Amino acid sequence: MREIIHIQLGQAGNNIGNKFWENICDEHGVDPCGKWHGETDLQLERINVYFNEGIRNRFIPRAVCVDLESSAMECLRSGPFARLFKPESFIFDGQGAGNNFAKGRYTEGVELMDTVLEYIRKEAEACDLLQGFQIVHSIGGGTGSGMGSLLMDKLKEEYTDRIISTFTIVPSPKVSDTVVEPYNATLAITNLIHNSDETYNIDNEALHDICFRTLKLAGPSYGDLNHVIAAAMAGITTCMRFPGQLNTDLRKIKVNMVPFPNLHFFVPGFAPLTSRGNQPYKDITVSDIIRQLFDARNMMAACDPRKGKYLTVTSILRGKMSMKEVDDNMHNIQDKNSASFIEWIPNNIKTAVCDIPPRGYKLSGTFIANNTAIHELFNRIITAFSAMYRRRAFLHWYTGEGMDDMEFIEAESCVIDLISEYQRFEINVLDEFYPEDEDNNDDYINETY
Ligand SMILES: Nc1nc2c(ncn2[C@@H]2O[C@H](COP(=O)(O)OP(=O)(O)OP(=O)(O)O)[C@@H](O)[C@H]2O)c(=O)[nH]1
Ligand SMILES: [Mg+2]
Repeated sequence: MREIIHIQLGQAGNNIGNKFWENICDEHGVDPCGKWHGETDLQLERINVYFNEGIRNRFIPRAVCVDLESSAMECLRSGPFARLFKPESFIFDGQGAGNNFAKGRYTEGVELMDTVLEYIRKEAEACDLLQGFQIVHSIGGGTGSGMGSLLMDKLKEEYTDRIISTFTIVPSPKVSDTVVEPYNATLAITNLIHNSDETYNIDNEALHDICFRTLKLAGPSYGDLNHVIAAAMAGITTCMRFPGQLNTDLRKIKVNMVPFPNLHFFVPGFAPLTSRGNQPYKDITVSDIIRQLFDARNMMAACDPRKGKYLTVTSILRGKMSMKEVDDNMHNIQDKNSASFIEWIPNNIKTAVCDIPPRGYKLSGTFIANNTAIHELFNRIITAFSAMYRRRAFLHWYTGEGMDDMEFIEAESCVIDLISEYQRFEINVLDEFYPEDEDNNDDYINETY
């Protein structure tokens, strides 16, 4: 079995991680005590990817829950799913990283790191064939960004050839009022460029808009945002958890979705969108789902895919449906929007179908796009970063923990380079090198291809 170790870090990481486990337990028929009450063997076939099997047929998440303060962890430990996890898998200590990347990375986080790595080592040794790690964290606070970066450095060093996949919550002033978030986020993104193999950007800005505009929730809470995020996470991991053909492990996702090493920042999406406690619209069709998946309003990163180009796309459809209908609708979307797909990666849309819908839905769809428009999100962060950094505002909190200016300068230029790398692919490469007025343009293309 190809196992994944799940790591949730900091407040957002733990809140969202908990919702993820609630969802997938339900999908696999595992109750809050770890007992299986499922209906079909399909629920068990690949359950070991995420769960360890304990004594008396108990299923235990292969998870570690880490925080530099105890509050988010206390919620989990006193909640209905407390008995699902191994007590030793809760690792926490201290006062929090106080929204400071430097504390998470260089001071407070370092003290807890050995305990975390020791726990992960034990889990990894017990695996048959570990495929990699799935990290859930935010990059606006100090723990998820700073300790997350340190953890990824350590994992890359110790598990060189394993995949690191991250569900990364990107901060937005619409949801949080912490001023130093652009600093923490920029420093963390730089680390993600180097260490992560695949990052799902879950942007609080886009989620706020989804909750406010589409779901009509005035003043959405974290609970509302996390409900939508957990649905997408269950969708994204479907092919790894249930039998199927497409992108069934972390490495296959990387191979199919990442055409250039740095460009591994994905835009996730989900349809149909529903709020907590509400059932989806009953008569939704395959064509509705596919149309919604490609709609900018369903994307969980605040960027407009129509302004960018799709490098690669995976869509995962769930429920009973005809393959022909799926194929026809996919071709239709591609034909209508052919200019939005990069032309030098043929067949860059892949579709997987899983018979088992999530609970409460007849049909659902999840979208994973590698779209160049993601640079809009990085641009938003770096603009806020640069405005403060130019005046050295709040820098003393970071230098006081031992960081120096150089790390900020490097992080800024690293994110700017990433933005230009994405922008470069928005220009048609052939146009760039062989402009139309060049005489033997056609001959050259024919010769080369
Ligand atoms: N979507 C969502 N975002 C959250 C949640 N909790 C916090 N955030 C966002 O995450 C960022 C703050 O990060 P936290 O996760 O609270 O910070 P932390 O990693 O615990 O780090 P410190 O508390 O600074 O040690 C802000 O941008 C918040 O808006 C949550 O439950 N859901
Ligand atoms: Mg915290």
